[in-house]
Amino acid sequence: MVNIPSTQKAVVFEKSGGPLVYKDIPVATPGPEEILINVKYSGVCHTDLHAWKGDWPLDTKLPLVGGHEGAGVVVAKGDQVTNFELGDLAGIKWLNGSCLSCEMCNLGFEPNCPHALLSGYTVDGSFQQYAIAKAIHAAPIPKGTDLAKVAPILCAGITVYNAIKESGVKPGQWLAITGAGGGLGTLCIQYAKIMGLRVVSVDTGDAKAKLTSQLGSEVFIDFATTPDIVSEVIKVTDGGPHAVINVAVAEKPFELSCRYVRPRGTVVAVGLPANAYIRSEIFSTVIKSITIKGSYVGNRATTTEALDFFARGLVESPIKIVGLSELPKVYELMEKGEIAGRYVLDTSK
Ligand code: 8ID
Ligand code: ZN
Repeated sequence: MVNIPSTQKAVVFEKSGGPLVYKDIPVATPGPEEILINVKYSGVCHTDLHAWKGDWPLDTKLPLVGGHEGAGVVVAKGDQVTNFELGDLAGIKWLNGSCLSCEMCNLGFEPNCPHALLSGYTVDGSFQQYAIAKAIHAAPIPKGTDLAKVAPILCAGITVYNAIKESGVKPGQWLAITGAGGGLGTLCIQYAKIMGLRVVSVDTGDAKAKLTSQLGSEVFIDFATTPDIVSEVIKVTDGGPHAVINVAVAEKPFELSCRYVRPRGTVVAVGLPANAYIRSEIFSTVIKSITIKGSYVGNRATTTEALDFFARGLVESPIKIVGLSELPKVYELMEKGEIAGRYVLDTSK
């Protein structure tokens, strides 16, 4: 038997943009189809910052415990749960649950389920020591996995891996990544390399230039100092990248990517800047016959695949670890665009 305490540490906010309070809250009891995960580490995704600020056109639960990259150990389970045993490693991911009976779920498009439950958004997430997940959607993490390093895979890794597949880009072709130096971007570079792609990174600053190149990106274009980003991307890719994954949290790079993408190429929207639009001039959209599409996390199959690449040692997780109580500082750095890679919170501190 595992000893489960009645209270635990968590970071909670009562209203959008309000104080982020590190405090004791009750430990929840899992329902029949749920597991209780003792979260050891949680990645901090930019989505958590959007959730706290409340800048998206979708309300959060309030008060809210954020977080959706939680890696830990199963310590309790409901009586209907057959896919996890106590002691197994499991992950809290963005898609906490879906109905599994609607058209989208039946087709494997679980994130598009109209009844989806979102960790750290519509249900409490992983910025606490004990979090609840629907067992069928919780990520199975192979035994022996480093829980701090695997945490970012649970949202960032799954999302970028899925987005690359959605782009239809083929081995040997060029992929441009905007926001390449951040949490999603740094993993995107690596999944792209594994899939045989050539990568050009768009972001800013020396730290991100260095990190993206260490991870296998061939060219770095600094958006803050490059006078003509469109011409530069077209030049270094000899005609434009075959696909672009936009994970930047700004509107402008989406528009630029529609201009520099190669004819017949695909622009994928992944980053979610608030109140933003993708502008693409119609004449060249048609003449170049480009595709513009969105990509939203991944389903259970892509989750397993993305985790498998990590478990085989093919993806390096570029993390810095700080205590759970330091979440407000992480948000400050993230807001300023000063994080190269990903911050992961240790829930014991
Ligand atoms: O399923 C999805 N679609 C999904 C899943 C997970 C996250 C979407 N997201 C969204 C988040 O909500 C957020 O809007 O992806 C976005 C990126 O998340 P992140 O990687 O966790 O954020 P980050 O670590 O802060 O990195 C963002 C990078 O963008 C760069 C920044 O310098 C930073 O490195 N950037 C910015 I801000 N403006 C840029 C610009 N104009 C830019 N890079 C290039 N050009
Ligand atoms: Zn996320």
